[in-house]
Amino acid sequence: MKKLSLLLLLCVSLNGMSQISKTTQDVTKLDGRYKIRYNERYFDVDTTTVTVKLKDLKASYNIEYKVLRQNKLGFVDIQKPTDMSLEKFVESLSKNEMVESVIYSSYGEYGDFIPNDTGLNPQWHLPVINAYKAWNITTGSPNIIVAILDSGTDWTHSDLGLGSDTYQNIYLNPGEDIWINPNNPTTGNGIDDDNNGYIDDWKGWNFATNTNDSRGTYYHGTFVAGIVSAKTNNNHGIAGVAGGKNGEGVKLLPYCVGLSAPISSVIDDAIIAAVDNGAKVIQFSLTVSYSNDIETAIQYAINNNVVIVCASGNNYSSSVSYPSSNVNVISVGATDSNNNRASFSNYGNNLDVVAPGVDIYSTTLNNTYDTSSGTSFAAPIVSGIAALILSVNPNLTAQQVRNAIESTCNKNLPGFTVTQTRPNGTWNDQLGYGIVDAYAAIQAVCPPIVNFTGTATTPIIVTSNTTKVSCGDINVQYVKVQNGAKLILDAAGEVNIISDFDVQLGSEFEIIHH
Ligand SMILES: [Ca+2]
Ligand SMILES: [Ca+2]
Ligand SMILES: [Ca+2]
Ligand SMILES: [Ca+2]
Repeated sequence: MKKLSLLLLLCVSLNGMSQISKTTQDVTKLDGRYKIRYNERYFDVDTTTVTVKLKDLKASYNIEYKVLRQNKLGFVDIQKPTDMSLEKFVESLSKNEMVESVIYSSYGEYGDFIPNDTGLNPQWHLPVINAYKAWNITTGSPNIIVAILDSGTDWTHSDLGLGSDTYQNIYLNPGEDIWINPNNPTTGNGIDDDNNGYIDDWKGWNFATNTNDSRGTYYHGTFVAGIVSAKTNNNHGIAGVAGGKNGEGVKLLPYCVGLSAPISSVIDDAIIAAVDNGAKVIQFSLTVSYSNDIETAIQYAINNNVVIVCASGNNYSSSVSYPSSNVNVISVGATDSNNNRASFSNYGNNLDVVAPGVDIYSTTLNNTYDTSSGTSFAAPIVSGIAALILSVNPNLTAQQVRNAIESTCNKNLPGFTVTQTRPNGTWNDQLGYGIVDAYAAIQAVCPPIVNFTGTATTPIIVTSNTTKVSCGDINVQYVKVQNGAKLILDAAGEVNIISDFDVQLGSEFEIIHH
């Protein structure tokens, strides 16, 4: 066959005054770029080329556009002239009587976002929890803080703290002075600048030593922190569940609650500090004996809408350890690579969900990586998912975050036989609600289209502060905002005000694109 670099002659019908559009694709302009929306996803339009389907392959045409490719089924790829806008070009093609339909070309993907971290391969837990799909929606916002209450977190690790890249996922307390040597906690100004009771707590706090060096000497907390939010897609090390995308992800607040063993008398104080210093998620991978001070602190966290996640324990036991057994805590057991409960993983009545916890690869001391097993490393996966959910919608309550995680678990597991129906679905005493699914959980709080529409006779009256979040578009019609309320419309796509949208004096509305 001849190479088709020939010029195709197209005829414009001069009396084609009607603004007919012969495309059925949903094309919009987002952030100045043309996008095709399909199946809840946006694809970049290839603005160099438009395809037409001809009504009759043998017809002749009299206006010249450059043909790039033509096939025997009647589809012709035509190069857009550089001096013509895409709209004009499509309009011109649509008007042509010989053209049956006009098709935008777009750039797709070979798959979901797969980060470039060199240690990604052993991180088998990421595909199991649907992380790659979740990351098409969010990779984690630096506005969300996860407190790591553990053996200390080595913030000198280059995949957590500052490395050769120019960012870090360690939370830096803006109320404190910057240490003269950012790697030496003794070089602060010695003043509790933000008056929170902790002197120079710029990078967390060590409740065991009562100092501002939150690093500790045991690998455990560093390992946990990496699972939540190691810097993702920085060409280096591993990918955290909520570690950003070659830029800041969810922020880690390191609170050491015991060097070689957790100390129960400091845990309550660390919980309270985490809440008061802005954490939205508290991550626990420890067990201690039941105590009223910790119970009260957990209730304080719940009352302040902070999500608490805790490992179920590694005692081969049919009862979940404490504080994971507290009903307000999301209790996380461990599964192996066959999606079975890990033999060591505590289960029973207070278990809520499971996540991979055998041979998990993460950050450890001395800027290295290693593999380890335990429910300790399943829980931070769930903390990471909670942080992703809050990254999409920070206004959710702790209970809403929990519901999203629990109600969307994968139950297609060899050992999942229904033993009970609970508020968030079917539940099994070995596997809880099932293996967490990051993508499904985010979808649950961020639907692709939100129709916020009343009717002419019964409009929706907004009288208290309200936020609507969509991973696609929000359509608004017959809505009234009054009584000083604020309505926030937070969409990844478009906010379409269709008609009859009334914001009364003293009330507000705001559109956010996330
Ligand atoms: Ca302070
Ligand atoms: Ca200070
Ligand atoms: Ca990394
Ligand atoms: Ca205490």
